[in-house]
Amino acid sequence: MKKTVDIIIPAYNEEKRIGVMLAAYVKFFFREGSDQDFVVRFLLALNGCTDDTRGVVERFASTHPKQIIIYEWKEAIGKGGAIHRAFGRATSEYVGFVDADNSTNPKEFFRLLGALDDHDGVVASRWMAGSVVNNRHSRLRRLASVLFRTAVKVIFRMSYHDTQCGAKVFRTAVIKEILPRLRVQDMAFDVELLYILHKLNKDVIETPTVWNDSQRGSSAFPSPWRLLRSGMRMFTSIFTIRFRKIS
Ligand SMILES: Nc1nc2c(ncn2[C@@H]2O[C@H](COP(=O)(O)OP(=O)(O)O)[C@@H](O)[C@H]2O)c(=O)[nH]1
Ligand SMILES: [Mg+2]
Repeated sequence: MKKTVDIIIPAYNEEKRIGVMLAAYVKFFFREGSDQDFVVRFLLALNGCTDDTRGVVERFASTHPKQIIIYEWKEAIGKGGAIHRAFGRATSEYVGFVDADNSTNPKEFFRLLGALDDHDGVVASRWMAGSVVNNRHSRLRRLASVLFRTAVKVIFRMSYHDTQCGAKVFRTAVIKEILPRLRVQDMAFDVELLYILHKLNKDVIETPTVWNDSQRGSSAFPSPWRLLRSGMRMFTSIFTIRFRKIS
């Protein structure tokens, strides 16, 4: 039987990147026969965009109205907040998410789906044997990433090599079960998600991926100053997650 999957695409001011990404995903999932194993829908989760992201995604939704659904929230709810709200809208058997900048190409996301078997979830990893990272970020971004990864390893003691990769997929029933407990809206939301699943003994595996760091800078971390601020917020979040009681 085919698995049904809702793939959330969070997007904040992505008019320059999301068109290329969506074109690639639509071609792969709707035209090249990859829908033989999976029935896929895309849930676009926009919030606070001040550019024409909405106009770009509407062009795709108009040709695939049943398979591309647009949600837009005005509030500054962050990537995590947008994904939480879209989790609430998911109706397929599985729900995942992927970044709007094509850092995970459709073939790689398809590989992630292929690893699901009977697991509760699969997360893509950039830091395992077999992982490949192309067009690497600036040294500063990489340093921030190493520091964050080390802190998460020490504080949470989970088996994951990479909690932050933007490509993940889970059994929807499991997500709905934990959804009321998800609070973190900033970029540390992945850590909270994985930690709660881990504490509840859910079966979430990690698999190596091919990843392309965006050549154009991230909209979320455009300057060293913003990177520092986001980094501080993420560190505060991980301490809150670790020391909060999970019931
Ligand atoms: N809805 C929403 N999406 C966001 C927000 N911040 C970042 N994103 C999305 O999250 C994904 C990852 O962000 P990106 O800028 O590529 O981060 P990077 O890969 O770490 O540089 C992209 O699809 C962004 O559009 C936000 O505040 N709201
Ligand atoms: Mg990116």
